[in-house]
Amino acid sequence: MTLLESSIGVEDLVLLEPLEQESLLKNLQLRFENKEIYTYIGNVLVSVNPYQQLPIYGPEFIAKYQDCTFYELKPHIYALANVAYQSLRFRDRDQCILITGESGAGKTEASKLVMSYVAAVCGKGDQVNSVKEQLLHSNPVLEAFGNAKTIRNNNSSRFGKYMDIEFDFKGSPLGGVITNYLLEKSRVVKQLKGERNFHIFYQLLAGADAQLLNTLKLERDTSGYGYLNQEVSRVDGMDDASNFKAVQCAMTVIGFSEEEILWVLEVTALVLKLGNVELSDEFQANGTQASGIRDGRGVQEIGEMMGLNSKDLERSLCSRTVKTAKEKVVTALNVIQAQYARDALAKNVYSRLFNWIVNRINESIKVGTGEKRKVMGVLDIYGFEILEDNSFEQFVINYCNEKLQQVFIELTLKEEQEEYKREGIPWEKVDYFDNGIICNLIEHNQRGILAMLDEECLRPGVVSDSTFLAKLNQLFSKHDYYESKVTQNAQRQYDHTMGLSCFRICHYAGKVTYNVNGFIDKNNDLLFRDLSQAMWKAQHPLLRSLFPEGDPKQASLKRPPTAGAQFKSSVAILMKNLYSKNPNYIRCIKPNEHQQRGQFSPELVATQARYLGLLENVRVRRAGYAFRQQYKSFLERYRLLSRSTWPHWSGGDREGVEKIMGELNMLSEEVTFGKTKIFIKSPKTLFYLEEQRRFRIQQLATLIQKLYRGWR
Ligand code: AOV
Ligand code: MG
Repeated sequence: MTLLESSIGVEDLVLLEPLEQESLLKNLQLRFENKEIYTYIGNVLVSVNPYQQLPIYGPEFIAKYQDCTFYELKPHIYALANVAYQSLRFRDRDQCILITGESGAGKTEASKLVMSYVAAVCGKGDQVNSVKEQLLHSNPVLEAFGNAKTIRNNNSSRFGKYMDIEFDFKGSPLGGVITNYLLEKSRVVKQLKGERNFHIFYQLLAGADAQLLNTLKLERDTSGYGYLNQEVSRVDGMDDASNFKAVQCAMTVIGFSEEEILWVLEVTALVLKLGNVELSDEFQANGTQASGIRDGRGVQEIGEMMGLNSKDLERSLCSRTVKTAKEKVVTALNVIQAQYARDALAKNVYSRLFNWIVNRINESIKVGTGEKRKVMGVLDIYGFEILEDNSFEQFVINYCNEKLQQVFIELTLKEEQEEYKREGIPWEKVDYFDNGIICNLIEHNQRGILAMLDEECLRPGVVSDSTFLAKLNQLFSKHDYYESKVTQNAQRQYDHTMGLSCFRICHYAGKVTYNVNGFIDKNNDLLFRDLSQAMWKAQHPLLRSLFPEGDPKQASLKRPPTAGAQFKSSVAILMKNLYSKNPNYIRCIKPNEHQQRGQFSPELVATQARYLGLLENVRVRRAGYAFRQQYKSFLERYRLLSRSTWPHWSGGDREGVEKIMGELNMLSEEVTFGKTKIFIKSPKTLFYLEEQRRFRIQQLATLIQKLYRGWR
């Protein structure tokens, strides 16, 4: 019987026979159908989204996995979390958990499972528990403000999140730091077909009691709000009202004061109200077009809530001041421009509020300086996206995924093979697709798409999305991973005069056609100074603090970096951080496009398995060695296992290690000696060594006790 013929397939794809794409898929399918969603490739965890609650989580399972070694029990995310936590504690290496996969594949759920596992097993005591509570409660708050229903996922992360959890030398959590990446703020003012705005808006309207609604001057019905009534307002199985209570409670646990919670909700309400500011055409005395606010009462109310004179607010929305060396010129905006200004303000207020919330959480979970700490980073970003209409947001999201694939390739495939070469270990090369060329196409400092976009944004004269596209078309006409074409699907475009142009990138995970419409604008991300100055004048303490550049004394002429440039540099910092840690991979797979339990679409999974490079991963793993360590540290740890090296050893490190392994009768094909490191093929050998070491320590302890008694 081959392993595949067994009832639930192999638990580690390394054991697959025969090893090919088809058998790999069959194995995943067989396991999925038996509700076995986890499978290993060595120490990499493959997870297929079950779209149903399986009875495999919670305290009982945590306890089981906590006491076992990696391969003793069925593959599980707890086993991976356990290995990461144990190596952090006992091997003194900072860890990171890298969770990748496309939108809806289960990354966010996986990150929460890892966090809850670690919280359950690390440290005890009131102080420690309060830190754990704060860390865990950051999730519902960030999800309320940063997640939304999309057509791919009812709870889709619309921001990237990296969280460092910091531990003391005993392995108890001290606190953490959250870094967030570019929120998809365009959603605040416009939602695509079948999608919703950020959860918090619906939660607030459904869950606030009458008194709170009254304080915030809101109506319960979502249909009255321009930013909420464009598409759907309900999500099956999602209880907005009770989630709102959970968010309020979570904010309190994290340490937000009552006043701060109210501020946050006030600013959220203001965003909704801004969406209802109706602008209309007006004409100035000289006949030029201008705009005005149709419903004065609405703006009055917003002004009152902001603590800002409503005339000042109206002026900032409907006109623009340009300062020259000699004078200030005020121009009236026409109604389209004024609507644009209103939406830009709403998006900015919301995304700055989001950043403020992240910073506020960080303040609560911050660890004092001076203490030596160990770190576990958990990365949960927005997954790879291919929509019908892809814009700047998808471009940025997909770039980030491209970079993560690079980390995987560099650390798992390339680095693995290069290490064997460096160490002089015989190796048969495994081919894989290296996406470095695509990363380069996007991020090259002078000739990358992001650089071209910045150049176009900063260039004086008339620039537009189409001049940007023309530049790309010229520069990359021969690039293997760049294509351009005139899009056929023009219905969605709001401005036909901008041209119907697109470019396409052949990403590692599939071809994506981007519409350049709005790229320049979104990359510039400029807010008219009139608006930031007006916000800074507002009396509302939180709102005002979100616009420091509105302070005329602070007003610098230096242009802030573009959205693309900021994103690129924050991704670069993230990469550096990840490369400095020991990676643990979770590769999430989406089994079907309909968020349905029990459905396994072989084609869809095949595509993901292919671009995730699972087969190559198995090949490299199979040919390779599960464990390696520098001779010196290996000798240090295990020298008590041999009479030659314990208690004294004066020879070289490698000779010492050879002595130990010789004495333990380790099989020759199981162990290889490289130039600077020992390589061990199977984890079982390592477990054996650890067991022997524990046994020996016990023996020594008993011996010492006996001697001590003898002396007394
Ligand atoms: P994502 O994070 O990968 O998408 P999620 O983690 O939000 O995807 O998962 C999508 C949905 O799948 C969840 O809301 C759950 O309903 C279900 N799900 C995922 N993992 C599990 C699990 N282990 N058990 C039960 N249900 C699960 V995105 O953020 O859109 O890229 O941007
Ligand atoms: Mg997510």
